[in-house]
Order: sequence, then structure tokens, then C-alpha cells
Amino acid sequence: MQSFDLVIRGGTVVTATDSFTADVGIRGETIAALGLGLDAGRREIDARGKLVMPGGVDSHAHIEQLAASGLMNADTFESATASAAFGGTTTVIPFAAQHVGMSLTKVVDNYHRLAERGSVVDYAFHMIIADPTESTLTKELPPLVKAGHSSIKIFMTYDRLKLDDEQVLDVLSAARHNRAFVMVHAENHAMIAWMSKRLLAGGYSAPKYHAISHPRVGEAEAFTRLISCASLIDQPIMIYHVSTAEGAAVIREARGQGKKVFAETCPQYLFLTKADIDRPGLDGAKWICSPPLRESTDQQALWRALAQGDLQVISSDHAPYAFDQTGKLNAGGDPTFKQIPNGLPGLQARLPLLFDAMVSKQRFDANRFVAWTATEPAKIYGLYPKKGSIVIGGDADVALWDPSKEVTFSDATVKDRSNYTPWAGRTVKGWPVTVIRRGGVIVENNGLQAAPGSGRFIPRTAGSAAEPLGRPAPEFDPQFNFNAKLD
Ligand code: DUC
Ligand code: ZN
Ligand code: ZN
Repeated sequence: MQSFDLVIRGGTVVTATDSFTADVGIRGETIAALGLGLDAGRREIDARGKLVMPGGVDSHAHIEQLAASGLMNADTFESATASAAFGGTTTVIPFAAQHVGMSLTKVVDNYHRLAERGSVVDYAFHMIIADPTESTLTKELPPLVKAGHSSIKIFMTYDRLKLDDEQVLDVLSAARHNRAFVMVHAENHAMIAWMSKRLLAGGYSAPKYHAISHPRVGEAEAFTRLISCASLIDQPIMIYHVSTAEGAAVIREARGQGKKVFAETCPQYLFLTKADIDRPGLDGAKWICSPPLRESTDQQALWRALAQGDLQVISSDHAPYAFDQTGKLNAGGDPTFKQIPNGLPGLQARLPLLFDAMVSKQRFDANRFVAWTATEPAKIYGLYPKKGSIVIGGDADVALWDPSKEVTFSDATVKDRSNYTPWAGRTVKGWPVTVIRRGGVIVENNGLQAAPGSGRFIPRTAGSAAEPLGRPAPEFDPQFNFNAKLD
């Protein structure tokens, strides 16, 4: 009997805690053995000199997503997930995005259909709730969470997506009742609107002024308000795309008080600054994202916050818009910064950028790289141990990294459909040369070997991250609230 279907032999296996030389024996879709001198496999991959890492888990990506404006982003599930696979990522969690007036159930069904048709990596969905009506929260949400959609994203800004504080409380409370996790885009909407008006009235409409229109203080303020709302409900939260030192400090303080606040940042906030958007003409549009790119001192603060455990995840926030009339320039040839869609492509570049900065440049060990890009997101979002580590019984999702391979990003080699990369000209050392999904090689010799639709939906129940502390605010405590029974 053939012992293994595939043996990855002689590489350095890296998990979030350990690095060791071992063969990885794969049977079917799962990891069956780790050891030295494993029996021969039906297929063998020589991994000597390579790092054998879990396939990345990208827990924040906008794929084939319709904006509230009606604009579709540049990717299909096929193109986005192919780009993810080329960058060493084997699981993505994109969004099923409700807009006002839409049935959440129909929205989720629709995104399922798109992913079933196109995805080449495994996937789950976060549900964006933009219309938290009674019917959405009490009728549609419970069966959707039970069906494996255990996370909800909400926005505190964007004209047609934002929830007011009362609606935020409604969603947090519904999440608590259904044991779902909540992620939030937290910026102060009024500050952005007010600053934008002032800038435009003064004639400051070039792309770079987008960075000025999202005040730094608006991030810390929204984080503080959100954390207060979450404390009232006793609902754990994830704060998305932290961009400022002040924002990271708010999170540190809340965690220091024992609050269940999780947080992520993204490569663009670690490697780019607002100088990158300061380009002639409309070129800066390529770097418009929200929150905007900040300062180098923020980069240092974000790395520190990661090292201290205040931030746990580095996701891409992949939000691709081509630099043409289908995307960034859809409002015509002379748009103001307000008319340019927000977002950068990032599924492909996320891991190589981070590997280069952390592992090749020896800033952090490879274990931290694995933790922040695969294991922690898998744990927080309820995918672990099936996804996010190299563990016996887990899915055989593996990326073989050549630590000496150098690659220079260029618009010509972009695998998604943005038609540009914000990283053009940047050279990274370290590249995922072979990528394996559930035991099958999907990227090898610079080629994709997975059929569209071969990625699989992974239903999730919320993990311990979503468990309330059991420390309700006094107003919910009958001993404090004159015996009012509130839940
Ligand atoms: N900002 C978002 O809120 N989402 C997508 C990308 C972006 O820049
Ligand atoms: Zn966001
Ligand atoms: Zn996003």
C-alpha cells in the first residue's frame, strides 16, 4: 500500500511557534504525518533548502464586490484567487456585501454562486451589513450564522454603508445573541465629510488630498467610540486596517483593560507612506485607500503594536480597481479625490512583501510571519486547525518558500485584474515557488494548475475570539439596574 499520496521531503517546516526539519506526509487532502525519513509517497517534492509554511489565510479581501455606487471591483473570484495562490495564500475570506434595501440571504447566496464558479483557493465569507433592519438581524442573520457565516463586517463611514452608533449597537447585540464575530471599519465619518468639503472648496482636489481628508484623530476617535459600544454590549470585535500610532495606542489601552478587542493592519500601512500618493496628475489615484497611507512614524508604531500583540493579523484589504475608466477613473478624466474608488490590490503581494521585510531582512522570525498571516487569522475567524498551520489532521495547504529567490514587482506580472501594482519596482527576496491546496499542487513553475471553482467553501462557527467576556455593563446587571431584565 502506498503510504502517502505526497511527501514534501527535507524542508524546514515552520509553524507559528516552531521551525524544524521534517518530511510532511500527505494522504488525500490532509496532513497525515510529520517526521524524518517518512515512507515514499506517490509523488515526492524535494524541499531541501526551502521553508515549508502553511498556505496564507487572507481574512480581509474584497472580491467581485459591488460598491454601493454600483461599481464592480476589478476582479472575479477566478482572477483574485489565482493572484492569491501565486502569492502563497490558500484561503481567503472575502465579503458578501449587503447594500441598503437588499436581503442579506440573497446577497450571501449570490456571492456563493460567484465563488463556486471561480475560486481556486478555499474560502469563507464575512457578511457586510449595511441595512441592519429588524428583519435582517432577527430573521436573516440567525440561519446564516448557523450555515457557517460566523462573522459580520460593519462600517462607521462611507455615505451609503455607514451605521450610526445606535445601529452599531443593534449589530453588536445581534452578533452576541447569535455568537458571531464583528469586524469594523472605524473612522469618524463627520470629520471625513467636513474635511473633504473644505479641501474641495479650496480647490484641493488632486488624489493626494484624499490622505488629508481622513484626519488621523478620526481613527482614534472612532476606535474609542466603537470600543465603548462593544463594552456596553460585551461583544468582542476586530478593528480593521489600523493605520495610525494613535489608533494602535487606543487598542493597546483597551486590551490592557482586558477588553476583547482584536486588530489588524495591512502591508500598505507598514510599507507605504503618504509620500507615495504625492504623484503628478492622477497617478496618485493608484494609492488611494481608506484609511489613507500615513507617516513612517506610524509604520514603526504598527510594527511595535504587532510585536506587542496589540495587533494580531496582517491582511491585504485587497480592493482592486483598474487604473482606467472601469475603475479608478470611472468618474471621467478629471476626478476629484472624492470620486476615485478606494482600495489597493494586495492578495498576491501580501506574503512576499512581509516575508522579505520580516524573514529575509531578519526583523522578525519566520514563526511570527506564519502567526500574523495564517495561524492567527485562522484562529480568530474559526478556521483553525483545519486551516492556518502545518498540523497532523489539518488540510494540506502548504507553501514552499525559496528564501533566496528575488522578484521585482511590475505591472506586467500582476495576476489580478487591477492592471497595475502599487509595489511596482520593489524587489523582494523570498518567494512561494510551490503552493499546495488540500494536498494538490496548485502553483508550480510559475503556472497555475487549479481549475476555476475547485476552491471549496469552509463553513465556520465562531472561535473563542467571539466569545463574550461574560462581563456585561452595569446597565445590564439586575443588581444595578433596578431589576430590569435586559438581554
Ligand atoms: N477601504 C475600504 O474601506 N475598503 C476597501 C479598500 C479601502 O481602501
Ligand atoms: Zn475598510
Ligand atoms: Zn476592506
